[in-house]
Amino acid sequence: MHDTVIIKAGIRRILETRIVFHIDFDYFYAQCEETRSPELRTKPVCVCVFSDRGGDSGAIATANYTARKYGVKSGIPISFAKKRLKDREDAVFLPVDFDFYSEMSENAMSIIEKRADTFEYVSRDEAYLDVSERTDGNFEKAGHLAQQLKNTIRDKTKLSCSIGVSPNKLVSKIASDFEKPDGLTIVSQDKVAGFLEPLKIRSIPGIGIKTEARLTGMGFETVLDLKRMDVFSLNKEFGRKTGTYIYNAVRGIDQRPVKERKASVQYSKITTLKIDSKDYQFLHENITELCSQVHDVLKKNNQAFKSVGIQFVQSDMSNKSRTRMLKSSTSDIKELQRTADQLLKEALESQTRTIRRLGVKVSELSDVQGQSDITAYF
Ligand code: DGT
Ligand code: CA
Ligand code: CA
Repeated sequence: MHDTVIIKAGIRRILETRIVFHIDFDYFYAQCEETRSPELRTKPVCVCVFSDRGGDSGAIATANYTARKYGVKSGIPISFAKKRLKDREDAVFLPVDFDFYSEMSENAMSIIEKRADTFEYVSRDEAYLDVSERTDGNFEKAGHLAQQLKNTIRDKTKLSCSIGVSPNKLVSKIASDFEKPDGLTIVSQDKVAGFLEPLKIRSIPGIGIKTEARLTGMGFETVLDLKRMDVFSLNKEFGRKTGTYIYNAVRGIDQRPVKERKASVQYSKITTLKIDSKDYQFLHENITELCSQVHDVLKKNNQAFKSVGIQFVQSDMSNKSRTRMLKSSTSDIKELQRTADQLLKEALESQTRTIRRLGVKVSELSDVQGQSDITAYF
């Protein structure tokens, strides 16, 4: 009897309004840098992935909003960014410090996690929260909760974030981007259509440059324009999967649940090779060195791994990766090197492009101490 009541409440929640937050930290890597050097806040700040080739070779990971005013953004070469900022003598170019950003992220996420019915980690600077239960499906309460959350995060970590609040993940994701930085955009069910319709087609996640160009060619510019297209024409143009997705997305329909997911812990090292190559011996030497660097981190943290992966960034900048799960956890460097080496050999069998950057990753981590304690009982 009791069960039925609970199940009914659950179904009612699905049929009625859910309330979902999407939280995205503003200019994340650059903002992390500002928190440890507050004097950066007034300057243009660019966080750079310098390649090992020296000089200004490499790309911008992200930039603060002052630098963005000069056209600096993620992905552009560092040399372009320097040109665009040539009139700003105070511009700062910093190398990425992933360990520090991960630490900042962990602190922020631990605050966020506690304030959700269900918490879904997406990436270092992004998460979804289902807060339907604790807000009784009430958007006014949800707005207060979101504002409190922003305040707490700022007090404890000095970071600003943008939050989108709506009945589903899709609309919340669009809403969190709407008033960036330091934004809070609340879109209750009755406001969904009015919120989405004036937006440019590109605002819909999943509609990239190519799809946008095709739709613009067909005379569609805004979400409202796209709503004129029926599902059959969309399916005919884009295939059933994408067509149906677009049809639902422009109507703000998204049934995906927020799924409980914690930050996945992993360690990785990646390097830019001295030359682009697909020569086994050369790559083998590099991967062996990367393994020993990853192993140093494991040793420092006294952890064992159960999954090993390798990653290629190819000469055309496309990515390739392979991962293998081991039978049991280990902290053995030989096993790490052997597995990475096997993955490398397998990957090279079908390799056509040369490789520019090479990486090694371990995940499914556990405490070495805990591990031996548990096995001692068997
Ligand atoms: P925003 O627009 O205020 O959310 O700015 P970000 O920088 O937080 O941008 P977002 O959320 O797309 O990305 C989060 C972090 O991911 C960002 O701080 C740096 C990193 N990232 C983004 N795009 C790139 C990229 O093209 N290359 C590299 N290496 N890192 C990137
Ligand atoms: Ca962000
Ligand atoms: Ca993000």
